[in-house]
Amino acid sequence: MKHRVLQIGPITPPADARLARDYDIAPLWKQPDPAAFLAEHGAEFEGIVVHVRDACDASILESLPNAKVIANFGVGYDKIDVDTAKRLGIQISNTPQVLDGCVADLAMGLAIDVARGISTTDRFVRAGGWKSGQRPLMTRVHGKNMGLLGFGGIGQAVGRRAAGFDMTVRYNTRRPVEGFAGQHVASLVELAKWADFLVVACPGGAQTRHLVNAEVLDALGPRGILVNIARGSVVDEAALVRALQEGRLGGAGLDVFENEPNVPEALLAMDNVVALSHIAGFTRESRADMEALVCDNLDAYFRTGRVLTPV
Ligand code: 8YV
Repeated sequence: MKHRVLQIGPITPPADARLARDYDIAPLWKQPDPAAFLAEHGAEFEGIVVHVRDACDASILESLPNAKVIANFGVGYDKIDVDTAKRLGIQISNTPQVLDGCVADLAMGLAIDVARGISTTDRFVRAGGWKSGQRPLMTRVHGKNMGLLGFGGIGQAVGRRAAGFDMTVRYNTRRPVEGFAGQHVASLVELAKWADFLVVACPGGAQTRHLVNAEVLDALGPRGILVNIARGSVVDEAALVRALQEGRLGGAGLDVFENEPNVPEALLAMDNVVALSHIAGFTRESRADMEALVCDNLDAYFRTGRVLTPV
């Protein structure tokens, strides 16, 4: 007998195929009336599988009295109501580590792009601008100060790469991370004052909402560059737009936004902004590893009672 599992939204074709092969999957997104479906069938499900973009809120969790595991496709889990899941005794797994390197690669790419003007110079060359002039001088990356907001797997991977660029690295977290206490800065504003580049690499969700506010952006200053590869919610986007418009911030490299896929027009009009479409984890390699890990977590739970990578 296959375990009955509720799948909230599609993951990827390979992951969906493996899940459908190994479990009795109910695709919630295909139900014409999801709430009515949950009211009628909720008690059948032993587990839940969810894509990082889809909400897994209290109303869903409370309609599944027999579900004891959530396997989340993604390292972030800000759309899962963790408190409710814990109260109901539901284990949660995510997909850490397997995308850290790719996300960190992209963070460095954004930092270098904004500092050196790669994207904007590409547009300049394509438009024929080189035939009649040259781009303005930009700013160097190596030897500069990199501040990291968040110092988990992704933050540390960015830090290692930055060290390879001869940058000095410091980070801000609630508590110093063992082995790196010397680099810890207790105040985000102080970190931003010191940093040339501030990279947002902390989880999203209510606890970190708008941590990067006008005060932090002003501390980073007119030559500072903000890079966000975490969640749009961590940055006060309206304050970011104002700081850039008023020249109080040097530039921004953004893979994530507050209201994806909507990017404020004001940001798109600025040459000192590089805007991407939440692609930090989008490589064939990390995607395949994430697909395997989301399924492996579910398998491990049903085999041993414990997920492999708990939240
Ligand atoms: C997702 C992400 O993997 O894992 C996360 O938390 O934010 C992303 O890199 C991606 O959006 C899934 O399609």
